[in-house]
Amino acid sequence: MTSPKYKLIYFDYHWLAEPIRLLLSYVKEDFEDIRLDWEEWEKPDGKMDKSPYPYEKLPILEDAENGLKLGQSFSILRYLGRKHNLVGKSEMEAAKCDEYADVLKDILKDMEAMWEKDEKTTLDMKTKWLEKTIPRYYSVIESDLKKNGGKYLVGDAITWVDFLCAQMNQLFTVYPKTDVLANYPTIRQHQQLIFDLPDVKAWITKRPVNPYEW
Ligand SMILES: N[C@@H](CCC(=O)N[C@@H](CS)C(=O)NCC(=O)O)C(=O)O
Repeated sequence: MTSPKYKLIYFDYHWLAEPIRLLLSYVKEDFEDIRLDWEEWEKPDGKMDKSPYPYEKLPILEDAENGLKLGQSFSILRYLGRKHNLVGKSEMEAAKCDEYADVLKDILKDMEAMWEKDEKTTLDMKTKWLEKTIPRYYSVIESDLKKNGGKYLVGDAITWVDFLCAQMNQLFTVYPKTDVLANYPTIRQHQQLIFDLPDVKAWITKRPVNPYEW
C-alpha cells in the first residue's frame, strides 16, 4: 500500500483545517489526518516540540510529491486549488476567489475578537457582529451567488473558495450558536450543495466526531 501524498497536521477540531479536509476529499486524495492535542500544545511547560511546525502555527500541509511544507490555511487551500484545477478559469475568476476568501477572513477575525472577554463585552460584540459584520458581507455574497446561478461562488465550476465558504458558514453558526444563514437562503443552499457532493459527504460521514463542533 502506498502512503498518502499529503499529510495535514492540525488539532482535533474543524476550524481552519476542515475546508482543506473537504477539498482533499473532493479531489479523492487520501491524506494523513494528523491531529495534535490542543491541551498539550497549550501547556506552558514547553514540553511539546513545536520546531517541526513553521511559525508554531497549524495547519501545516506536507506534500510528499515535492517535499513542500506549507503553513497558512488559505495558502494551503490555494496551493491545492492550483494543483487540482480549482482556482477559476481566468485571472479574474482567481481574483474573485481571493476576494471572497478575504471576506471570510474578515468575518472570522471579527468573530475571534469576541473570545476571552467578559460576558457583557462578548454579548455586545456578538450583537454587532450579527447586525453589522454579517449583513455587510453576506448581503453581497448572497446577491453575487444568486446572480451566478446559486451553485458556485465563482464562474461555472467549483473552486477552492466554495469549500472554504461552506465550512466557514458552519463555523460561524456553531461557535456563536446562531443561525447565521437565516436571511441568506442562497448561501445556505450553496453550503448544502457542497456538503452533499458525494466525496465530501463520505468524508463528513466518516470523519472523527468532535462533540462541541457538530
Ligand atoms: N492565519 C493562520 C492562523 C493559524 C493559527 O492561528 N492557528 C492556530 C490554531 S486555529 C494555532 O496554531 N495556534 C497555536 C498557537 O498560537 O500556539 C492560518 O490561517 O493558518
